[in-house]
Amino acid sequence: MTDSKPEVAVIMGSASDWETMKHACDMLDQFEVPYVKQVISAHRTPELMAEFAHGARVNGLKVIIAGAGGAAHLPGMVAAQTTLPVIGVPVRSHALSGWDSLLSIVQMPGGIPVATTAVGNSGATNAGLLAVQILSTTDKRLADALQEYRDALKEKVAESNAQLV
Ligand code: RP5
Repeated sequence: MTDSKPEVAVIMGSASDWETMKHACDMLDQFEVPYVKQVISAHRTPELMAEFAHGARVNGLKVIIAGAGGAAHLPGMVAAQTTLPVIGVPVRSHALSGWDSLLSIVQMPGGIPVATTAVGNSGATNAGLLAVQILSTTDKRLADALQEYRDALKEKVAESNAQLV
């Protein structure tokens, strides 16, 4: 996390989501995007959730990443109270392996979008990347860094092919 004003918020319903959501923060760290991270529960701290969502844009945030598991209403409820882009990360649940989280987050009624990622760590990684990509539309440093990232992925494929001997 840098000292600059945060442009992204990574919020999660419980500290138990951190093992997953830290992968989003890892990507933001990698691209040197300033962010804040916070536990905000839709059902345990509904007032805090509303205060956060209503103040998000005026506080300078540009993208919100929200992770939750089970009856995962945090991303949708935050999206309902801000016009900033919200990326929802379904956290893998014990009872239903994240199917509950995925369906709770992805199936938003028309009008209030939540950009939903895959379940679990790869979803959190992609949430961080997607936030960087959104910011890159007005930030050439990030656009160049994303191209470098993609080039490195391509290079890795070439290297892995060379190992097929
Ligand atoms: C959701 O309930 C959280 O997002 C978490 O994924 C799940 C379980 O929470 P804990 O019981 O671990 O606090 O609100």
